[in-house]
Amino acid sequence: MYKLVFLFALLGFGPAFGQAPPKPYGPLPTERQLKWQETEMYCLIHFGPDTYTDKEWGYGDEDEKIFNPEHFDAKQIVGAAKAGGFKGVVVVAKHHDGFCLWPTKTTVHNISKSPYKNGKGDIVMEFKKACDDLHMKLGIYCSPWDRNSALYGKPEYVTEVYRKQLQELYTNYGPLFITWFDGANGGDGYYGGAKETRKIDRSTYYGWDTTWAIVRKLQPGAVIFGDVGPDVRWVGNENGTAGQTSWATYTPHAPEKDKMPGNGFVKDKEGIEGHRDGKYWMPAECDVPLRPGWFYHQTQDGKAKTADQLFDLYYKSVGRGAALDLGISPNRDGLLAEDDVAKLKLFGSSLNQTFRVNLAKGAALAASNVRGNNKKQYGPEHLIDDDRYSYWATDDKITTPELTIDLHKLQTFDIIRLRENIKLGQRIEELVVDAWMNKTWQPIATATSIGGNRLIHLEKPIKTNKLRLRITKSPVCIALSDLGLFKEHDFPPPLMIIN
Ligand code: FUL
Repeated sequence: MYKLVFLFALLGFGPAFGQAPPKPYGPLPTERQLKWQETEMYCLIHFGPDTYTDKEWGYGDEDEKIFNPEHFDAKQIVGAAKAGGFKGVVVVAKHHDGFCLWPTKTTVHNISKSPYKNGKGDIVMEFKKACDDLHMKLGIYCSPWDRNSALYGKPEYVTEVYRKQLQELYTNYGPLFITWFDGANGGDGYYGGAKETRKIDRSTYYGWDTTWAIVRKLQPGAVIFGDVGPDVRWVGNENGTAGQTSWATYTPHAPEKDKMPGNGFVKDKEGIEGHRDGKYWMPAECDVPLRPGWFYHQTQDGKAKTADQLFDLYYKSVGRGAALDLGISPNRDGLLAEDDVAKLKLFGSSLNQTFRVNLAKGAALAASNVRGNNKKQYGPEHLIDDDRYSYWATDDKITTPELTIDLHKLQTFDIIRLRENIKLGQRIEELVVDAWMNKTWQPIATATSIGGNRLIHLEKPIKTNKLRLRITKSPVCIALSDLGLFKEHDFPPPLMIIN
């Protein structure tokens, strides 16, 4: 036996004897979910008849001729999102009023009946081109609820209208990184002149499995977002925040016994934290509008969230392993208001400045355990190499290791960033960070549910030359990929307006 081990070691079969990677734990992300996780922030663009009628939910009887954004400039809008640090945009190609921003064959209620570019316009295509030019990702939201369609509520609406619209969009405007399915479904509407209330069975009407199959076939790289995922779940509120503890794993539950959950038919508050023992890898997306409403309203000019407020939302969404999907809304000219653009820009530059320098770079890292003692493959140096998937791992039996971080000199920071190599699942449940202050270790932070990204924002900056990270709860050995220390950029005080 001894000889055999020696022979294996000589032949480089080390991994068979304690250095094999840790076994994955629980549900795992797919390739498209990993890409989405890395995207972190994107914008959701609401633009259409509501922009002209000053509504949030159009009834479906709006005259196509009201849509005429004479100065529409997709590059101004996508460019503002990019300056804000966002990596893509999701275009609302059709909202609940049923008006299609592309020249569809499925309904006359579309842009070709509007005066915009003499009926030759295609807003979705213009957004796609702007995204291509600016290297931004594109996603599409096509509302399942359609308050214009006479067929809404009948099976033909799903098979002849809705799914055909998805087919057009996914065929002509890709590649898409996300397809977005809304939960608002059924109620009163115009419905081709019937002007009545139509209820659908939210659990079965859309035949989600068949509908999602269209995405998989035509846009295999796109994640599917909805109340019930299946790739990305709604966080359960529209204020842009995930729970302090937010698991990437989740099992959607229907609000009624023995029924299948569906979009608009789910115990949505469970989305805030997800479930530790969830059946699926289904991390959260936090959607929230920049201005008070999703659509543009002149009365809301000047009311866009400040860069400071956006930063706070960033901690509570991206910093909790979710994505931030920020609503932006062009005005009647087809442009983002200047104040919105300026706030996005300040947010983007603050993010850049904050995360430019990782103060943990160059630190001396000492771990209480390294898997198979193989420092090259599993040592803590991987925590500061900017690779989300290289990682510090421990032996199978070691689930509560410690790491000391010697910064060599005093550093001031107020953000601690931690990430797991989520290719091996979400493993760590709790940890504590201590700082060396007044010649003792003092706890400065705790965190739960680490996952793909965890930002701990300290109440006030800490100055120290030495830190200690203690993993206090994990069901299996750890696979931590990132440790970052940052100092938040100082925001200029808001402008004082003196009359
Ligand atoms: C909701 C919709 O009802 C709102 O109008 C908006 O589009 C928001 C993003 O999703 O469910």
